[in-house]
This record gives sequence, C-alpha cells and structure tokens, in this order.
Amino acid sequence: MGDRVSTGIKVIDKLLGGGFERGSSILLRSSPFVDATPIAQEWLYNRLREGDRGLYLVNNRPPDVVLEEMRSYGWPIKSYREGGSFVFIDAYSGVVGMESSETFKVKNPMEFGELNSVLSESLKSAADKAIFLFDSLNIFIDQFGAKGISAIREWNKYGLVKDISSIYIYTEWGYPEEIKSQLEETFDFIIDLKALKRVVASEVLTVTKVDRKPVKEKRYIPFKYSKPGGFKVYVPKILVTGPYHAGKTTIVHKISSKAVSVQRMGTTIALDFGHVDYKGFSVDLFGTIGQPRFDPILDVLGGEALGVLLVVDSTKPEEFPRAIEMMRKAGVHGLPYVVIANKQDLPGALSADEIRRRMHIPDNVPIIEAVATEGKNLMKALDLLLRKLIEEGEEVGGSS
Ligand SMILES: Nc1nc2c(ncn2[C@@H]2O[C@H](COP(=O)(O)OP(=O)(O)OP(=O)(O)O)[C@@H](O)[C@H]2O)c(=O)[nH]1
Ligand SMILES: [Mg+2]
Repeated sequence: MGDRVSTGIKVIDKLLGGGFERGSSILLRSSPFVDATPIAQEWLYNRLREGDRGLYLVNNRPPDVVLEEMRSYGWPIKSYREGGSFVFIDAYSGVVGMESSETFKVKNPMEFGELNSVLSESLKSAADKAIFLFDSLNIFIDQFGAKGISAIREWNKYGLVKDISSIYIYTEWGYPEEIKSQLEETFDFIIDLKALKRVVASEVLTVTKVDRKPVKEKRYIPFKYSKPGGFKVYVPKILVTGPYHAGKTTIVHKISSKAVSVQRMGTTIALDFGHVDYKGFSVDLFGTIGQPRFDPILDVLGGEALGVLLVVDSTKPEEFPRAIEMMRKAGVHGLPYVVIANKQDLPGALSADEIRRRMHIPDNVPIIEAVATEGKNLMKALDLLLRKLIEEGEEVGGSS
C-alpha cells in the first residue's frame, strides 16, 4: 500500500485508514437528496493548497457556478485556475449551447467519443499528484450506462500510472442492480453519505470500501455542512445534566460560542442552549434544570441526545445519587458520558477518584476535575466526550 495522503478532513482521513492513496479511485456515493459535492470540493481545495493540481469535470452546471459555490464555502479556487494548477473540463456549456472559455471543453457531451477523448487528453496533460473530480457521475451513467463504467475503468488505470486520484460524485437513484454492482467493483474507495430516518442528525457519512476491500466494521458519522467552513461532524445534542446548582448553566455558557438560558433568581427554569464549533465538530448543548419539580420534562430534554456531560458539585456528595437519578429520568443512561467534578476550587472538594468510588462510576467513564467559573478543564471534558461519540458512533447509524 502506498503512502496515505490527507483529505484535509480529519475524520474522513481516519475512516480511510490515514487518508487516501495517490492514483486511487474514490466513489463518493450518496442517498437521494443528500449532497456529496461539498465534501469533494473541500477535499480538492485542501489538496490544491498543498500544491497538488486539480481537474474538475462538470456536466450539470456552468463552471462559474462551481466557482461561486466553492467561494461561498470559503474555498476560493480562482487563483489556482489563473495560476494554471487547476482546470475545468467543461461538459456543460455545450449542452445548453453556450460558448466555453475553459481550457478543456466538450462541445457535444452526449457524444461518447468526444467526451472520452477530451477527458483522456486532459488526464494526459495533468501533472502527477493531481486530483480529478467528476461532477456528476449520474448524468454520465444515465447517458452511457455500462459502456461509461468501462471507460471509467480505463481512466482509473491511467490515473494509477500518473498518480492522479479521481473522486466521482454520485447519487444512488434507482439504478439497475447490475449498474450498482459494477460501480461497487470499479472503485478502490467508497464513501457513503446517507439520510437517517429517526435521529435528529439526519445525515451520516460512512466508509464502505478501503483499498479495494469492503469495510467490515462500518462507523457512521453524523455530519452537516456549514458555510463557510464545509464538512463538520455534527453532534446535534449533548445533554448537560446534574443536580441543582451543580454548575450546568455556567458550563454551557463557558463552552459555547453562543448560548441562551432562561434564568429566574439564579436558577434555570427552562433549558440552557449553547452551540460550539470545535475541532471539526459542530455541537449543540442542552442544559437541564436542576430542581426536582421540573423532572417530568427531563425525558423530553433528553430525547435524541447522543452523549451526556454529567455535572456534580464535588463538595456535595449527598447529591451524587440525584445525579444518577437524573440520567435515568432523562432516558440517557447507556449513552456515552463524561462526569464533570465541578467546583474544585472550593474547600472540601472530593477528588475524581473519590467521586468515582462513591458514585460507582465504571473505569471507562472519564471523571474530569473542573472549575466551571474559571472555564478550567471544560474543553477537556467536551473533547473526551466527542472522542467517545466517534468511537461509539456505530450506534448512531445502527438503525439505518
Ligand atoms: N466556586 C465555584 N462556583 C461555581 C462553579 N461553577 C458554578 N458555580 C456557581 O454555582 C452557582 C450555580 O451555577 P449554575 O451554573 O447556575 O448551576 P446550574 O447547575 O445551572 O443550576 P440550576 O439551573 O439552578 O440547577 C452559581 O452561583 C455559579 O457561579 C465553580 O466551579 N466554582
Ligand atoms: Mg442552570
């Protein structure tokens, strides 16, 4: 196996086994109505920035629209085009009778021979270490079917020789099984984007094929696109719960870049809501109310959470059982969680070890000693929880 090259998107690199391989062919396959294009564009842009060359075949909109899309995400490629390290292969303008000013253009994209020869020529003229993006495969398959797939295999062979990695954007509509399975065989790597039915994180990414072999233990990563910014692992709900006055509201506000709470006389009377973008994750935090009289709505607040920050006041061991009870009432026991042993600045605060012993917290659950008012160790707790979510990510997509 050759050296791995980074896509610039951490979680995808990890799922691919350290990145993609030079000269490999990658199918970016999505369910209907899920958009794979931004991931391919972000990947391409990240590689251009690292000095790779880029070729972008577009057959369903004008190249200028692609430029504008990428700019809106924060991936300006104009300068690479002007500098000559990036070219479009315009297989669209010809369809609608427009003149094209691109370096490579297909006058009649419905004609297989012309498309094939322009594409082969552009691949031949490309330098090593290039990324070739095919946007989109659907129109091509609709027109040319199995003959088109044979052509892709030839282009892929060529890519292998020249170290050109190809990324094909494809939405899996109701194609015949034969086409589906031929595509499945053709590519070295397959990345799937799917819509989930029951979970708030409605779209997930999973890698299905790596190094020409199916992935046995698939992992499902919920994601969304943000503008600018692009691909983000999306954690739509982390529940921040724990006894009265443990520090939940303080934590939600300290961690979040924006947050709102409904407070009355120093206590929360509706939920705390916060949002933070952190290390490629996009996270929504929901803080619960500590007072027991609000317990009937705990399970509503806990619904659809993916993970929990359980906050305790380290000086109040008498409330530890209440903390566990709140997890149960919110219906979130069984989810990945991290305990925040808060108020470590106060005299008599118990250590993490002592809290673990008294609360009977299993060894694989982190307990972080923190001082919420100073923001101390809060990001560490969030970080550990997010890592757990990704490791245990199968469950997120288990129902699809
Ligand atoms: N000394 C100290 N005080 C803290 C710390 N964290 C929070 N507090 C204080 O504890 C009180 C309660 O904090 P909140 O963040 O409102 O706690 P909460 O869990 O949201 O409380 P409820 O919503 O009423 O259940 C406030 O006066 C905070 O300033 C800490 O780490 N150290
Ligand atoms: Mg509160």
